Amino acid sequence: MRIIETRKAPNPRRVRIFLTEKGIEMPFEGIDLMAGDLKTPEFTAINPMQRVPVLLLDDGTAIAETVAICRYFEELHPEPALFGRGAAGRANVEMWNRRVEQGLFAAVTHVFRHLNPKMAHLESPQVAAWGEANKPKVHWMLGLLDKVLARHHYIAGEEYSIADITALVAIDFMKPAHLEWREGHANVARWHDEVSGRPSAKA
Ligand SMILES: N[C@@H](CCC(=O)N[C@@H](CS)C(=O)NCC(=O)O)C(=O)O
Repeated sequence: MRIIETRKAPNPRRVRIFLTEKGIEMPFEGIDLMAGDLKTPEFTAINPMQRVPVLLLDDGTAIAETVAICRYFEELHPEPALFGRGAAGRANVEMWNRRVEQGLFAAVTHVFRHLNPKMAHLESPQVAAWGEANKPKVHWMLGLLDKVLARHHYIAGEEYSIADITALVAIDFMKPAHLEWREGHANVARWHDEVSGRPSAKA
């Protein structure tokens, strides 16, 4: 069993943080997405979406999509629970993880990929106006998270979850996207300082 990843890319980091929180050690195989390694016939046979991360099981099964990989490990190692507890708790974590993934992570990704000339060969067509259009979406979502974190310790309530991992990686991805976030978001800053201090954040 191994995970194919690109070290600097944000989605593989979500999986590494998740595994570190669970105390699971896994071998990683690095491939270079900037050099076109994901477009080869060999990698495309593993993941037709040409994206990392991918978990390769010993029987050859390939599991792509960050949340699918995390769910696989949650099933095998339920503690600490990172997808919530009980029907309502799991639904709540799912709700917040999807909100953060679609509302923040995706918007930051669009800013980065559509405005950075180095990403032109991966993001085609690169539409600068779409990158710009996503900047207010990022700030709207940060405003919402700031209100949530005024009332709760973590994004999905009082327990650390995959929603915190997705939000941490999305917010850290704002740096290479040249987006500022701290000003006016004191509760997000309190939360970010805390989750960044967990050993898993270095994964
Ligand atoms: N929905 C996928 C997205 C994975 C993804 O976009 N990965 C990026 C790295 S963070 C990638 O492989 N990019 C390669 C490319 O754009 O060609 C997931 O959740 O894992």
